[in-house]
Amino acid sequence: MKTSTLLCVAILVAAGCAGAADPPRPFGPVPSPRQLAWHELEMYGFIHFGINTFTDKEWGYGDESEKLFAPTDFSADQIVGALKEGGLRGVVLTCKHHDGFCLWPSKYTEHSVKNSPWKDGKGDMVREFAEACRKHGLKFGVYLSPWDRNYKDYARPAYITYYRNQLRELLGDYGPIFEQWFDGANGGDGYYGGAREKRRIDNRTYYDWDNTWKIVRELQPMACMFSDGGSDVRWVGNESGFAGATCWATMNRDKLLPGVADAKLLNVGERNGTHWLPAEVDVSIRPGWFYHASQDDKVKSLDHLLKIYYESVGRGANLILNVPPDRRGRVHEKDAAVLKQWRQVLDKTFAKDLAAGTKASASHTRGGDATFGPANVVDAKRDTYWATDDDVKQADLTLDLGKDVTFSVVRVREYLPLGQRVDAFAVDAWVSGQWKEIAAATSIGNQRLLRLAPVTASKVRLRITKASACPAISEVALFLEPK
Ligand code: FUL
Ligand code: CA
Repeated sequence: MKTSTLLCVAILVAAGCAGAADPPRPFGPVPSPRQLAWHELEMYGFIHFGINTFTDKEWGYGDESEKLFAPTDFSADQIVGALKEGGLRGVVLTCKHHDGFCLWPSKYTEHSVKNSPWKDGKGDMVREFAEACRKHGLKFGVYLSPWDRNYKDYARPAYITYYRNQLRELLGDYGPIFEQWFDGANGGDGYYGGAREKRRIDNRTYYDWDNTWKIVRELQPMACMFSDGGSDVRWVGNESGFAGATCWATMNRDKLLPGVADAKLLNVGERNGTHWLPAEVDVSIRPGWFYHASQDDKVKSLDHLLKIYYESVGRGANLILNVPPDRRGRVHEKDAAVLKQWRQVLDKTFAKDLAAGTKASASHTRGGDATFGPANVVDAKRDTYWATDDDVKQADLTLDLGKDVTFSVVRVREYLPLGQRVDAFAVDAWVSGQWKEIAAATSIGNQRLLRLAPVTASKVRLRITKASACPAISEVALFLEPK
């Protein structure tokens, strides 16, 4: 080989090395593996079923007879099956609501299914739900109300032992749990073993959350804990079904505790929050959390459910949709029907990404290295992304669709392991020979769905207009909602 050829090879190798850029460093807090798994679920069901179903109440006082709990045709299989038909990927069950009645035969109380007529007191509803979930391939989670209006020692130290014992039963005996739900309603009047009085607690100290949360970590390390303040997932600040139009996945968690939180702040999050603490949107398919026959004509419509989807999942949050079984112990026909329609529309919408595999180019690519190139946003892989150099925080990426394409939904995802980096972006469409801005938004995170009137264009451009660190975008996708 001639010296000049050798020199060429050396130059090429050196150039090749220079082109292999390092990945961007994470920005701010990043999700834990359990939070990443949670983000992938996107939506799951919530089941409120218990004494209230039979007394027509939302909050039982705690003095209800176990004999009232008498579903006539209970089927966990039908309930979980109906949720699955709705496209939900998990179920969180209210194993004990504020009235204290337990859907499983807890060793620590008589106030449970074991003294009810259901299966002559020999049933375990938590087990039946857990098994139905396993059979249908859905994740299973539990809600154990911290407030207990039945238990004699509520508001005293002895109740904390009781509560933790029950938590151990639920987390130890029913297989993998994906989410532990702690609600924030606490203290007030109740039966309390016959005392029938008002009891107050200091919800900052009473539950000693740090040590209660440890039990969850110990028994179910992959379970995310939900409450007003986490510790893995935060409440979204309302029960009507929407995350903020800006919704950061980060917050200053140390100021928050179950029952102690500012609803407006929870809705939006905090841009420079100290913790990854994404929002979960809890909403019921009916006005109440429990079933009331009087609400059979108030089941949310298909359009309403779609709006909820776009304003929760579409804003980077997860959706937990409550579907309360009726007195038979089944999902009512009306709820089941609209759930199915909802799923069909979402399936049709997202079945085909109209941008998949199209030609992508960018104003800038990190180190000029194809590892971080624009083609990564149309490869249908969550773990590949387009990135720029560290000091390039405004950049754009163009998808050449090759022909006119009509779409009405744009989906953008950030590569979550590197944190939430983008502050604002816009989307343009090439219409009649020029760029036209068709949408602009702020936070992205797990995903941002932009729902538009149909647009027909041959090119689409994502413009990152503001970022706190160089962007890392794992997906830009285009969809068309069916009529
Ligand atoms: C709240 C409770 O008070 C409601 O009854 C319901 O369970 C809702 C999901 O959480 O804190
Ligand atoms: Ca990708």
